[in-house]
Amino acid sequence: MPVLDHDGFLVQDSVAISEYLEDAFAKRPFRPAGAAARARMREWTQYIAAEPTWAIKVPSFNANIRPQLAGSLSAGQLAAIAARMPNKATAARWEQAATTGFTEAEIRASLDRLAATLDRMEAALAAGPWLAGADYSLADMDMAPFVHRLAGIGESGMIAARPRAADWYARMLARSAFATAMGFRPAA
Ligand SMILES: N[C@@H](CCC(=O)N[C@@H](CS)C(=O)NCC(=O)O)C(=O)O
Repeated sequence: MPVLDHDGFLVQDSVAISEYLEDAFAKRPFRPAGAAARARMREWTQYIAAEPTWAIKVPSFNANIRPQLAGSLSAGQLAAIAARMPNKATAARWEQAATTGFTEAEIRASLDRLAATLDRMEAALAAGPWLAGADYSLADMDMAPFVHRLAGIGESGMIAARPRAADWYARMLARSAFATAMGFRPAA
């Protein structure tokens, strides 16, 4: 999991990190001022941590981690690494990525869950232009890497099939901070 080290002060988990960064550094708020919009934002950040964060792992590991790991570690090396992982489901996923790989059914089930996430975005963005409403917020920042990863693993069609989500993603790609964070040139 991500850990922020700010001059020796450690913060773990992306939601806590992004709120800390906003409190410590942001020149403008990324949590909406109104109670209703702020509640919407929190619904999103909690949902993102609980659902797409996990759903992305099988297709993402299949596309990105498995090609690097497959056949590169002995069974003993792999067992030693897995034994150091406190979360057993996480350890099992790494072992699967390095050995048998993931089944089509497992990948399909994860992509179906991510389709439901995109459907949820599509519904929320009817009252947009951002996920929590009028203001760009931590909800959009939290969601963006998962949509971007879907595009990166050849699933752009899932995004394109949902016009409001596709428009939201195009607006994310045009943000210079997102481009800097993800290491690409912002869309014109
Ligand atoms: N709830 C955590 C999830 C962290 C997470 O999913 N990290 C990604 C990479 S940044 C990952 O794949 N971690 C390794 C794993 O799940 O095995 C957070 O967002 O802070």
